[in-house]
Amino acid sequence: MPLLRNFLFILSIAIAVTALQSAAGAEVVSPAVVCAPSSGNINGGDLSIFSPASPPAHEIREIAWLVLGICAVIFVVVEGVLIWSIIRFRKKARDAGEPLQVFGSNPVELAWTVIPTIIVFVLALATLRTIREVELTEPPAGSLNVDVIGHQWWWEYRLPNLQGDGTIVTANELVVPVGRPIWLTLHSADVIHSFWIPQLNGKTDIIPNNVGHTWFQADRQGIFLGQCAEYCGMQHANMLLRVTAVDDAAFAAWCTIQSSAAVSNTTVEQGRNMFLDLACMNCHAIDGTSNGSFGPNLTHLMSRTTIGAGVAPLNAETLRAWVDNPQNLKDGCNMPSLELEPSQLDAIVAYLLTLK
Ligand code: HEC
Ligand SMILES: [Cu+2]
Repeated sequence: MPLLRNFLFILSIAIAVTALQSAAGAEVVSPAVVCAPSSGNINGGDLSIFSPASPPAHEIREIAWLVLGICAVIFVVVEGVLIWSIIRFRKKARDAGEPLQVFGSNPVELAWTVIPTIIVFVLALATLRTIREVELTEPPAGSLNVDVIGHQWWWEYRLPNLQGDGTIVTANELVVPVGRPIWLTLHSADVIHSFWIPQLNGKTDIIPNNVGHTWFQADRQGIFLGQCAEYCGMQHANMLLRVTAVDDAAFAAWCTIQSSAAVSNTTVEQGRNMFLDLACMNCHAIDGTSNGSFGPNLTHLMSRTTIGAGVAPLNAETLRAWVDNPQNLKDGCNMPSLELEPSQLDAIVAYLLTLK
């Protein structure tokens, strides 16, 4: 029977491809992983929901396994009966005419109504329970409140400083203390984005003119990567999220750096003046220098490890290439090339490199 053979052949290829994909899925190489500094630091470059590190992500893994398990059983039973019937009841040489026709069977009809109803009911209840755990309506006790603003195509974070009398403003890379709930308030500066760090939280859309919430609580130290999960335009794929969970002392140290005044260094005064003379200051804030808010805050630029929301590692070369023409690194992004002279470029980059 060539038809059956072809069908089984295609089915087995499909199963093999799916199995290979899911095996490879555990180590998907995203640009952010490639860009991670290779200095042997803890790099949790894992975008799989099957290695959770936070309560909502644990819940999501559990329900994923439950749904996958139930579907696997249904698949095996249905396909098993199908294949068994194809083989057992295939037409034999001695068969003549139509086979015996059977009409109606109360037990069979009852079974295929009641069993699916029970399955759907179980899945619905489990899903409701998960949604309640994942989508809290109020901040958990003792949480750290962080405002997240999605921009085309980078992330802005605002959180209170340690003294509680000021705000830390940073971009793309967030540092959080391990074991403390993080309550995120989500805003969009333009279009719909979606905040998703598979190991930490449930995918949460960010709707313009609407305030959303999500939360996580890292249960171990590490770097947790995520992606904007709602297509938001040209550079949607290069809008990476990077959360580093550290112990309390390291978090306090990070906060101290982020809330300190910008480093002032007279040897790069020329670069600073150029930053003010050229259009840079209209789009970027540097504490004590400028307060543009269209682009990322650059006050502590060099405390970050990547540039352009994870498009490249941050170092002197990539910074120079970026300021020269961001479009070469991130085509279509919202920073234009200002077509600087090499001497201007040198001065501005020298200045930016001091912003630790
Ligand atoms: C029209 C507004 C605009 C102007 C003018 C502008 N920038 Fe930007 N800049 C942006 C935006 C938007 C981004 C974020 C791009 C992205 O990641 O998609 C950015 C990103 C950057 C970054 C990377 C920050 C990070 O953490 O990833 C640096 C550095 C930077 N700009 C420096 C400069 C300098 C220096 C100038 C002046 C020569 C300048 N910018 C002029 C809008 C602007
Ligand atoms: Cu986005």
